[in-house]
Amino acid sequence: MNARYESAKQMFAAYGIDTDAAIDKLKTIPLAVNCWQGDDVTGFDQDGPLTGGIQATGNYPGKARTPEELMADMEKAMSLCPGKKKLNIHASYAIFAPGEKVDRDKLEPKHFAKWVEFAKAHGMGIDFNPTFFSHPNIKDGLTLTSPDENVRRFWVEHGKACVRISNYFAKETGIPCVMNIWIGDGFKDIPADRMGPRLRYKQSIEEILSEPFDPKWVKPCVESKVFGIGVEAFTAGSAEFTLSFAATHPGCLPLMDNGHYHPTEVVSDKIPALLCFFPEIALHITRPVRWDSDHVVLFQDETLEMAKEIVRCNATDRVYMALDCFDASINRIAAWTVAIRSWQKAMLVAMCMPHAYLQGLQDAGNFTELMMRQEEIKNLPFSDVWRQYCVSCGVAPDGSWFDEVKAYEREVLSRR
Ligand code: RNT
Ligand code: ZN
Repeated sequence: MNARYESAKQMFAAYGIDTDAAIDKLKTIPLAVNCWQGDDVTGFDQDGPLTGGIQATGNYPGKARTPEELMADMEKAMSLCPGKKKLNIHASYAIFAPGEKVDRDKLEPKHFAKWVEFAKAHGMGIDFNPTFFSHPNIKDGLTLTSPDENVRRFWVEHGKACVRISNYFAKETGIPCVMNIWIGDGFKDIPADRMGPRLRYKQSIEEILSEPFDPKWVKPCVESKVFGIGVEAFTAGSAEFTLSFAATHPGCLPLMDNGHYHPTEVVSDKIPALLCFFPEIALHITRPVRWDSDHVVLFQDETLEMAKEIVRCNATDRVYMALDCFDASINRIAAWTVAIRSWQKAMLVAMCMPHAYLQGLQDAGNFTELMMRQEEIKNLPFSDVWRQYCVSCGVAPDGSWFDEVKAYEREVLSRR
């Protein structure tokens, strides 16, 4: 028996919080881990630059170059983190047999069989993303919004292939597959037509989603964005566009990436707003620093506030949570580990807060007491519950996990 945890448990119990139950519950809530943190969003189907207005900066040694390396690295990072994981992959991570190669419009489930094997070995579901970037068939920066019908068709066919692959993932793993559509289409400078590209985008997504799927098993999403590098003036998939699309297309979810808004906007406030209308929503959890910089998620105010909203809206089964940070300037295994652990920590803290009690103070108009209680609650011994959670998941409760990362760097990464 752990004396610190036992004493912490009593302190939480005084607020009516059952920390054992919180720990048990958190173990069932999946977090999708993005494979693209491991190789700076390179993928296996091309060796050109990363395009689409996103960038991974840095050149830390030891990046994964093959499916085997990427899987081994992910395995390492996940083994250092508590909680239930899901795999999140992009279509550009297709694994071809030697000598085989098909373009993105011709992708088939078999090109992802190795990922299914990997997911099954770890009891994970799989989330999926068509890859509308880093490809020669992007014309003038446009894919699904292209006025060139041949280009647009190619990308629609890619999207449809991805619906079929998502079906396959859900069927194979027995876990629903969240399929996220994000395009970087936009313009660097003031456009002459804003509606045309958006109407083409609307039509393209509708065509993609005309591919048959069961909405219980495949969850298509549309992800918005405010701007990208090189497309500063106009983004076709803006917040209003994607939200309106999801709202008017049953079975399609809005996906909010907290790096994709104006810097004073917060996704924590948007979560309850959307949950009033959508049965389910999806998130890309990242850390914007002045722009969509995809920094490693840390345990900080807005991270916690997002977790709190998911928990106090009683929506842990209505919000699909995925990481979307990628940092090429530091050890990539550590980057993953910090991100996963930070989100897990935020969720655990959120689950150990007396939400009903605080809500009662708000509804009674006791704002003075609400403020002071919210401040006092910050002193509850969350770290003891975190330790207990980690130990019960069989992972290090403290920074000792970094020794394993250093050993892995020495023995594996530095030899690449
Ligand atoms: C880009 C979007 C998108 C990508 C991934 C790789 O700004 O956030 O989700 O990060 O699809
Ligand atoms: Zn994203």
